[in-house]
Amino acid sequence: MRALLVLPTLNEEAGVQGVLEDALRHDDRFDVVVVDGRSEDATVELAHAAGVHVVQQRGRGKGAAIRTAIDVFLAGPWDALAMIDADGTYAVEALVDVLPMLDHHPVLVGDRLRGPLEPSSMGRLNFLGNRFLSAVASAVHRTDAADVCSGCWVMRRSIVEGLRLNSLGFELEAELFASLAAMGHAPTWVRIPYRAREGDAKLTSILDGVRILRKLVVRRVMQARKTHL
Ligand SMILES: Nc1nc2c(ncn2[C@@H]2O[C@H](COP(=O)(O)OP(=O)(O)OP(=O)(O)O)[C@@H](O)[C@H]2O)c(=O)[nH]1
Ligand SMILES: [Mg+2]
Repeated sequence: MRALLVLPTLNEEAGVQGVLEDALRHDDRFDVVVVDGRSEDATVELAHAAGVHVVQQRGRGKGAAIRTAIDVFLAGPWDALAMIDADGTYAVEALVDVLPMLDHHPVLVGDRLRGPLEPSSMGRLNFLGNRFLSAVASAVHRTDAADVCSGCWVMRRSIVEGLRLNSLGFELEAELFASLAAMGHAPTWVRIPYRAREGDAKLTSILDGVRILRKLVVRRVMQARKTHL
C-alpha cells in the first residue's frame, strides 16, 4: 500500500524542514506533497530544497488547501491519503506506525487529547474547546469523536472518493468527520503524542471554534455537493 502524505503550509519556515526530513526517511511508504497557501517566508524554498513536490493551493485557508490536495490525490495512483500539520506538532513516526492499521480500519485519526500531550503543546482554552467540540460532534452525528479537530488523518482511497467537502478554513476536519459519519463510517481513534508547534499558530481559538461548531450542525442537516473547488 502506497500513501500520499499531504502537508498544508502557510508560513511554516520554522517547522517544515524538520517535518520533511522525518517524512523523507519513509519514502518507501509514502510520497510527500506540500500544499502551500502563498507563504511569504522561506517555506516553499525549503520544500523545494528538500526535493518534494509543492502545489500552490486554490483559494484560501486550510480547508481549501486540503481540498486541493484531495484533487491531486484522486488524479494519482495512491492507495491511501495521510495528512499532518507542517508545524512539528505531529510525529511522523506515529503516522508511520498507524499506516499498517489501514488493512483493518478504513479511516484512522490521531487522538491528541488522550495521547501524551507535551507541556505547552495545547493551551487550556484549546484543550477544553477541543473536548467540547468533540462531544458535540459525537452527539450530533451519533458517531464516536475522540478528537474531532485532530490534524492527523489517514484514509483509504475508497473513502476519499466518497467525501463531500466545501470547507475553506479550520472547520475542514469537522466536515471530514461529518461527511464520514453520513457515509456510515466511524473513524478509528489512535492515541498519538502532540508536541509544541514551531512558529506561529494560524488558528484563532474562539472564531474558528464557532465556525467548527456551525459546520458540525449544518452538516448534520445537509451534505456539501462536491469536494473539488
Ligand atoms: N496551505 C495552507 N495551509 C494552512 C493554511 N492555514 C493553516 N495552514 C496549515 O495548516 C496546518 C494547521 O494550522 P495551525 O496553525 O497549525 O493550526 P492548529 O494545528 O489548529 O493550531 P496549533 O495547535 O497552534 O498548531 C499548519 O501546517 C498550517 O501551516 C492555509 O490557509 N493554507
Ligand atoms: Mg498545528
